[in-house]
Order: sequence, then C-alpha cells, then structure tokens
Amino acid sequence: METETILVTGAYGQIGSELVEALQKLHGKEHVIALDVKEAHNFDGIYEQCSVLDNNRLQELQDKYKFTQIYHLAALLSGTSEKDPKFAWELNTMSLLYILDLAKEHSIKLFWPSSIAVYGNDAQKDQTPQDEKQNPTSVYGISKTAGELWCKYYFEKHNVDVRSIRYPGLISWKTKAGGGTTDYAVEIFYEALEKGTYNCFLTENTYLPMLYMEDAIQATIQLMLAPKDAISVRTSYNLGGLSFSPKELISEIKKHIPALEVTYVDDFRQAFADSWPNSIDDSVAEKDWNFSPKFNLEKMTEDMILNLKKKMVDA
Ligand code: AKB
Repeated sequence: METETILVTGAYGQIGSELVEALQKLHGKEHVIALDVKEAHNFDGIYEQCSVLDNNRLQELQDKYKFTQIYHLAALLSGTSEKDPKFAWELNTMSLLYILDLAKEHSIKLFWPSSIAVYGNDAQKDQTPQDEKQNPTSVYGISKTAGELWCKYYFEKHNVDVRSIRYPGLISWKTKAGGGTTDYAVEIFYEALEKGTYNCFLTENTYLPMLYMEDAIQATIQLMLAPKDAISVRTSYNLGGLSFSPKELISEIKKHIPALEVTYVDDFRQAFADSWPNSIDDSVAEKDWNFSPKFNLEKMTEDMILNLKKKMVDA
C-alpha cells in the first residue's frame, strides 16, 4: 500500500471517532490527522482543532501535512440542521467546496458522506433504486443532494477522485449519534440498559434503512481502496444493509432486556422518516466494490448490548 497522509474532519463525531481508529490501524497513527472543532480530550494520535469553515487554516494544514486523502465528515445532521438552516447549509455545503478545491489543487483523494435524506416523499419506498429521483424535504437532505452534485461536478470538470456513500441510519456503541432522525435506534440501547424505559420519537411501524457501524467503516474503507475505474457512481452510492421499524428493534432488544418499556411520542423528525426510504437497493455498491454487510438485526443487537454493558462497567 502506498504511504498516505490522511485528514479526517469531524473526528469526534459518530463515524469519525471509529473511522480514525480504523485508519490508524491500517496506515499507522503518524499518517492520520484527526480534525474537529472541539478541543482534544484524551486523543491518541495527531489532532488539530479547527473549524472546517476556516478555509485559510485548512490550507495551512495542507501545507503542513501534505494530505493525500481526506475524509470530510464534519456536518450537521437532519434534526440539528432544522434548528439553524442557514448555518447547516454553510457548514455542510461551503466546507465541502473548500475541501473540493483543496482536493483539486493538490490531487487529493476525497471521501464525503451523503445520506438517505436525499430522497423525498415521491421516491420509491421499498428497495429505493440507485438513480431514484431526489426531492429532499429537510435542510440536511437539500445540502446532501447539492453536495452530491458538487462532487460529480468536481470529478467531471477537475478530475477530483471523490467517492461517496449515502449512509443510512448508523448504529454504534462507541460514540452516540448526535442530532439525526435515525438516532432513536442508538438511544434506545443506552436507555434500555440505563433506565429500562424509552420514549421513542418515531412511530412503531416506521421502517428505515440502517447499518451497523462496523459494516459502515468497512464499506467506507473498501470504497476508498477500490480501483478508480471500478467507481461508476460519482454522486453517491446507495447503501442499505438492514431495514427495520422501532417495533422490530424493540422486540429484538427485549430478548436481552425483557422488562424494557417503550412509549411513543413522535416529533418533527417523523415527517423526515416518513419521507425517507424503508429500505435501499445497494446492488450497485455490491457490484462495483463488493459491499457486503455482516450484521443482521439479531447480530447487531447482541453486539450492541454486549459492548454497551462492558462500556458501562468500565466507566
Ligand atoms: C440522520 O438521521 O440525520 C442521519 C442520516 C440518515 O443521514 N443519521
């Protein structure tokens, strides 16, 4: 493998915290630079505190480290974006443009995350195809649709090797999700173990595509390692993996925590969930770079509970 110098933005986020560790294992700690707007706390590796909207600083960091790859993860998710739409647009879209320009000027290979939020009410709900129409209803979804088109534009006009995944809801035990619509599927595990009760903000039969973080990290790295000519999609790849409703997840969790009690009070995120796919057709990702998730609902639930219990004992 060639020697890479890799920047990961949003390094303290749900994906970033696990991706940094995986990249450190693959490339060595000295080759991964973690960046976040937060102050470093107990960080094991190279860390830079910086806003992704500070374009001058990003350029200085490029001069300092000479990045060959960037994973640009910093963004506001669907719930938080609605609270400050203009800031969400600026953070999610302007920072991508700064990074795309860096990638263009310095021939950097780039990963950028899109989301199932690009789809709207008029998209096919079940097994949503790769090229289905996009009419997003959330500020977050709008920023992701625009971002996908910017990625394709920079690939076609400037030959930037930018690769992207439309992540579904991601379920993880190392770092909590923050500000999304699919967060219920992470929160419920914590509350089931800590309190034995959960108040769900989506209705019980809301199906959404989901993926366990281990599979998401594996897919992300696999996509970045794939040969350039295998990449047929320069907007963003559909990725599904799992599809389940709160009711189905609860019945799986109850196999481990039978006393769990759940109430339902839906909030503004229900409308986003209703506008998103129930499940995703990810056959193009499978064909182009062999996406093949390992975790089903049962295995994922078991692994989450096992690891969260250990984490709670160690805390
Ligand atoms: C969210 O719920 O906002 C995110 C996403 C599906 O992109 N998890």
